[in-house]
Amino acid sequence: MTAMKLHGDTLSPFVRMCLVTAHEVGLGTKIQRDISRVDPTTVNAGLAAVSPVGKVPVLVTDHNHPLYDSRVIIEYLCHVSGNKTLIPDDGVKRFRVLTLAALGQAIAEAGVAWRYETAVRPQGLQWREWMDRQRLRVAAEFDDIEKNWIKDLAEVTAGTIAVAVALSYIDFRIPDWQWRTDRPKLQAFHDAFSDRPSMQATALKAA
Ligand SMILES: N[C@@H](CCC(=O)N[C@@H](CS)C(=O)NCC(=O)O)C(=O)O
Repeated sequence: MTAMKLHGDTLSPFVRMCLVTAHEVGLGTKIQRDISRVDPTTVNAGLAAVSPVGKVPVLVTDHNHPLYDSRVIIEYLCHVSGNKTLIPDDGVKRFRVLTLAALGQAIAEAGVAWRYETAVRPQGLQWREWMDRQRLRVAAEFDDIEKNWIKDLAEVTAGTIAVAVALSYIDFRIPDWQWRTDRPKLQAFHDAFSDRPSMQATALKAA
């Protein structure tokens, strides 16, 4: 039996969501890593060998099954560790948590797409209207969390992990988005959550 292997670096918020989950369920030290470079215009041969999608994260299980995407990996880590709190079984709680996780994922998606548009797409080909739309989208997402999700943010779940990691990604890559302005509750959540050992163990470092 080989160990589980996670493809992807923590600079990907989706990879980091999986790693934070692994730490929270006690599997943080059980996962090998492949952090070879992935970018949207080049085929990464190692990644292509385990996933036709060619995106990170991919988790190759100890039975040699490749799992993707991050949502599936997170559910798998909860399943194999027997954790019932990050994604609760109870129907009402479960779908609330999964929806909050989708909100965190959507912030991360917009952030990564923006990053590709501004840092990878050649100058002159950038699409201003599309970028404006991404900014409006994330602003609505931040406002919604500030208004409607604060109680949910008090618990450690797949939802709060996704939101905390997505906000850290924005801080790291797109600080101009200034999500803290007029959102004190979101800021307090992020400050407290960032102190968790799972977040500290996966903290982003400037190159
Ligand atoms: N929905 C996917 C998104 C994964 C994703 O977009 N990964 C990016 C890195 S953050 C990637 O691998 N990009 C490479 C590419 O677009 O070719 C998930 O949750 O895992």
